[in-house]
Amino acid sequence: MEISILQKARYAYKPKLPASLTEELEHIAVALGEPAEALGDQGDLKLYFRNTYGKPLAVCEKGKNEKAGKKLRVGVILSGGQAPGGHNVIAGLYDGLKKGNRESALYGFLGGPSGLIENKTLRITGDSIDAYRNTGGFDIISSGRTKIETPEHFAASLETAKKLGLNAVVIIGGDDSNTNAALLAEYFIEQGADIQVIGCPKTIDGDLKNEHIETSFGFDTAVKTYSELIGNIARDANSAKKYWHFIKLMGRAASHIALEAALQTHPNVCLISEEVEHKKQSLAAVVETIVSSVVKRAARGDNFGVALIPEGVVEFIPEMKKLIEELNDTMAVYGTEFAKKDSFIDRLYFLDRYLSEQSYTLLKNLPADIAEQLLLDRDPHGNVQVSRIDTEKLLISMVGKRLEQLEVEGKYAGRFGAYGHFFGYEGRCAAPSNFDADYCYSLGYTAFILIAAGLTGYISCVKNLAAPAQEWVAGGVPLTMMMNMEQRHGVKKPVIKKALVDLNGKPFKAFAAERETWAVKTCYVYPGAIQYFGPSDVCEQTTITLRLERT
Ligand code: FBP
Repeated sequence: MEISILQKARYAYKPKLPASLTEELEHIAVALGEPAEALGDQGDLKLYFRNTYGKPLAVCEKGKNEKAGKKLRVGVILSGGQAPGGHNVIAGLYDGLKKGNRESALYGFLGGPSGLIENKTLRITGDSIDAYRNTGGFDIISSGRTKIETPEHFAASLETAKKLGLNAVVIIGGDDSNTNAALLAEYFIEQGADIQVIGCPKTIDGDLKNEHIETSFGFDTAVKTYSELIGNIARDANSAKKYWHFIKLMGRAASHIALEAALQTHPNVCLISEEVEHKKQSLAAVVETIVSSVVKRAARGDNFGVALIPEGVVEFIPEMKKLIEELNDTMAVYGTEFAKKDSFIDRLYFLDRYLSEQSYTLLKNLPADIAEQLLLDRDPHGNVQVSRIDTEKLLISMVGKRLEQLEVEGKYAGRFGAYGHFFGYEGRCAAPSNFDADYCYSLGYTAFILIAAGLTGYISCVKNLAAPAQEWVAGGVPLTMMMNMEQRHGVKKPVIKKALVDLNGKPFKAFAAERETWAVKTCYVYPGAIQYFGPSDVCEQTTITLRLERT
């Protein structure tokens, strides 16, 4: 395979580890603290996790480790959407295992959790991992969104792990995949199998974070990539001075990506879904926010601008939220019948029976392509796939219509030409920034340390991330500690709590303090491309979100 000159140089990059992990393995001990409680619903969770609830926090520190040299067989899964740095998690895990014992083995499960269910594996060797060090993507073993949820799935997973003689399974994934990791850890113990399960916090969306998990890996690189692109578009807009650019950004329900991109680039408008929900803003009110900026800028002679739109915003607009919830519930119950309806008209007619009058009227009045997108298949967790809804186009059309009205009323005399963009896939497999390369390698190495220490039902955790890597603190957090019970499709289930944007948090406040100025004036910042080699203040920057939250 031909590789770029930059990639060749990246192969040689040696990820930095926290100082505690640079010791010889026999000198890295895992200290255990007090038993930890879950975030909420402790009573229910104790019943779900009879064996794994209430474990203590674990911290890697200098000490004695007599088990580090044990021969181990470990399986690893990449689960869900791609995030920059996944290959380095596997590299860190592999290097730890081999450092501990040359005869230890690492198996990659192919295509996500289904690889474990169906026993599809690839033995990871020194040569194979070397070809993926510090690269983006999940292509070493590929990923998938299968959920281990039925009793048959759990039984098949155990059978595979036993057949391979595994000591442990590492699941690299987001909140849902790590919830699955917790359930699997519990299940293995219930079945009397001595197979450990360790999770790793992955997702570009940045919504797997809490007191202990400071950020999920991939967020740093993905958002820097989007910010570079947004900066380029903003500069184009400021050069040609003739277009508004509506840019939808990935992130599912959470607006962390949009918020960080706004802090990096200073767009004229950035919607924050969590605020839209908090203020119960209707679709018309959201449109008005954008229109207000367009009108004010036009009055200055600036008929151009940049608006950032988190992909999940439609789910937070009260009337749209109600419609989506009703659609999800209908699909969960009548999905098979619904799937038989061939035409859009037939589907609408079918839904008339199950949706409330308000939701049905809204659906009928949406532009047909948007309404059709809302009816597409749900993901394996039963959620609408927000990345497939062209919210940016919906907003362009609604803003355009509103401006026409204002023109008639003599309140607007500008020119409105707009382009829609969607940034998501452009960043998910970008070459990891130095931060993500280091963080991911450290997470993988820590996962190995936790396995060697005999722990199960933990997520690999590296903290103090706003400081230089040497000062990072590695350890493990019991997965149940990050959980509460939530209603999912009518049933109360244990889940890892998703972190949405905190409207009282420093990143949102920093944005809110500036946005009125950005809405009118042209204040764009052009962050440029991620730098891998050069002065550390250029190459080792964390995200603004992490800096504001952790310093
Ligand atoms: P994860 O939660 O799996 O990390 O998802 C990340 C993500 O990129 C979301 O931002 C986006 O909505 C979704 O994946 C798109 O999914 P798909 O790759 O299946 O189209």
